[in-house]
This record gives sequence, C-alpha cells and structure tokens, in this order.
Amino acid sequence: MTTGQAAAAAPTRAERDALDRALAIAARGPRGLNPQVGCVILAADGTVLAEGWHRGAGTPHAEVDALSHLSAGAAHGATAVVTLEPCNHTGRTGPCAVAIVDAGIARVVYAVADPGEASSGGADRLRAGGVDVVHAADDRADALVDDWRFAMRHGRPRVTVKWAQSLDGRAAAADGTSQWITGPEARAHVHRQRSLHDAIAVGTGTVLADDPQLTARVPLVDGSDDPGAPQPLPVVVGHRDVPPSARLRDHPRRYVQVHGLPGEWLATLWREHGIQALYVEGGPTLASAVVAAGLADRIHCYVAPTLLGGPRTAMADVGVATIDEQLLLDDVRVEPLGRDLLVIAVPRPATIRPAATAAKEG
Ligand code: AOF
Ligand code: ZN
Repeated sequence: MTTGQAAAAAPTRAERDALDRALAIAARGPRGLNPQVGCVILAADGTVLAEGWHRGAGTPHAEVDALSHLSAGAAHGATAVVTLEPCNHTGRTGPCAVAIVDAGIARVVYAVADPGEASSGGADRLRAGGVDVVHAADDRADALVDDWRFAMRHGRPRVTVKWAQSLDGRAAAADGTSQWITGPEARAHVHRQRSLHDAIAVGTGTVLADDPQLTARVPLVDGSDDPGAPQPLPVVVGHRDVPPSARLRDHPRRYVQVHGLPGEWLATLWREHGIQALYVEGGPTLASAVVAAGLADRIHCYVAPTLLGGPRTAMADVGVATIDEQLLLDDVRVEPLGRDLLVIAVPRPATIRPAATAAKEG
C-alpha cells in the first residue's frame, strides 16, 4: 500500500467497527444547534486508544474530546474515525482539523461531509497537513445529522404538520369536542412521533380548548409509559396567555411561547432553542398558517372512519382561492393503523408559495 499522493485506502474492518462505535457514542450528545458527533481513535494495529463525543454547542468537539483522553504524543501515527468531517473553523471552539494535525494523527476516516459554510473544508486542511483522509459514506451517519443539516441549510427546523380528521375532513364536532376521533393505534403512533421531534407546537386556541399535556407517552411492552422517552420542548404559538391551571404547566420542560409569522418564529426556534425538527399538532388555525406559508415539509394526516359534518374543518384557509392554486402533495404513503389510516405526504415545492415574511415585505 502506498501513501503520500496516492488515494487513501478504503476503510479497514477495524475502522468500520470504530465507525459503529463512534455512531453509538455520538447519540449520547444532545440534539440542538450543533450536530451529534462521535470520534474513536485507533492505534496503528487497530486497537482503540480513546473515544469522545460532542456534548453540545460551546463544549469541545468530539475529536478534541477524544484527544483529551490521551497523553502528549500518544496519538502519533494513529487513525481518527469520526462520524462528521472534522471542522475547519474557529467557532465556539478551535478547528478540529488543526488539532488532529498537531496531535500527529496519520489518518482520518469520516462519514459525513460538514455542510457548514464556515466549518467545511476540514478534509482539505487535513490533507494539506499530510494526513491520509478517507470519506466513508454511511447511511446511519447521514440519518444522525439529517435534521441538523436541514436546519443549517434553511435556518429553521424541519416541520411535520399533523392532524386527525373524520373521513369528511372535520377535526371536531360542531360543539368543538374532538377527543377520540382516532383509535388507540393512531394515538400510540402520535406519541412515538412526538418523541421523534425536538419540539411540539400548538396554537393558544388548542391550549384553551383541549388543555393538552404535550408529553410523549410511549408505551413499553408491559403497557406502562416509557419514563425514558425523550420529551420534546412544548411550544405555544399565539398571543393569548396560557391559563395558570393549564396542564401544559406540569410538563417536565418549561414551554416556550412564540408569535408572529411562521417563518419568523420557526427561525427563532432554531436559532434560540436549537430545534431541528418540529411537530405541529394543531389546531387548524396553526396548521393552516404553516401550510399556507409553504413551511410544512411533511404532512401526517390521520383519517378516522367516522363522519362529523359541520363547520369544524381540519384545515382552514391555506391560500387556495381557485383550483389552479391547489397545494399538490407528493410521495404519498398510506398506512393502516387499527381502524384508521395514516396518510403521509410531502407538499410539492413548486406549489409552495413564498414564505409569509417575503409575502409581507413584497
Ligand atoms: C467537528 N466535531 O464534534 C462537531 C462539529 O461553534 P462550534 O465551534 O461548536 O462549531 C460548530 C460547528 O462545528 C457546527 O456547525 C458543525 O459544522 C461543526 N461541528 N465539528 O469537527 C464536532 N460538533
Ligand atoms: Zn471541530
């Protein structure tokens, strides 16, 4: 095997195992403004010298954390296996690419390219420093930072808009009562979805009408709720006050209240709270505002085999005045859940109108 100008050799078995380990420890870190990153440092014979992971914005990066466990010179000639391309910028911390070169590491295997405008270029910087660099693409590593990359690129969380409706498209009966439209399977699915997002948004109208707890209650095999299920941040959208008696106030996390145009508060949720993925739970006013602004990335519609009739439609005005303006949905999937159906779909980008901010300014 040659070194120097030759292309870096494909990952070895030990390096692939180290990537598995790096992925596992990366997941210990929090989801937020920074990605989850893991790093394993291997000796030339493939044994593990050190490992590290990133604990969130403002703390050492995974590579620096791993190196901190080694004495000076101990990483000389070693290989660093990292889930994300080592960074090339001085942000809240210094460039990892430089720390790696300075530590005398001979080879770096990384799984996902850093998409950051300022932080990318680490691989080139490492090569310039004489390090053998391999990009070992990996689906799990991509999935781990997928929402983070989306939020970085768009300056807002990825948004899932969810609602439950009768077969005739109503979210509630004429008097406003809406509990138990869908069955237990659909409700369990919703709780799992809650725990897969970083935050849940509801309008103030829903807080006042339904008094939701906004916790993720994921059942274990014995039927009890999993106490370890991640609890997304509760977000209330709107001006009206949350009543002192609201069950939302018993949530393990203090709720955040926002208002304004969807494009604005979504940007706030990313920038100020590190929300990468948001689950919009309703009601119809909030869901419609997000859809109308072209900011729904994914729709989850639970359809129950029941008829409610009346004025309480699941969607309000979404800016469609005439049939040519209909918001077409793509990538449609239908999943039976007990007696209900879950319809998953993606709004077609061509039909997405400018964000509300642009429309207002324009
Ligand atoms: C790495 N290793 O463990 C992480 C990286 O503000 P900073 O200094 O924390 O930099 C944040 C950026 O660095 C972040 O947006 C991403 O591009 C990269 N994250 N890079 O080499 C790590 N967490
Ligand atoms: Zn870094």
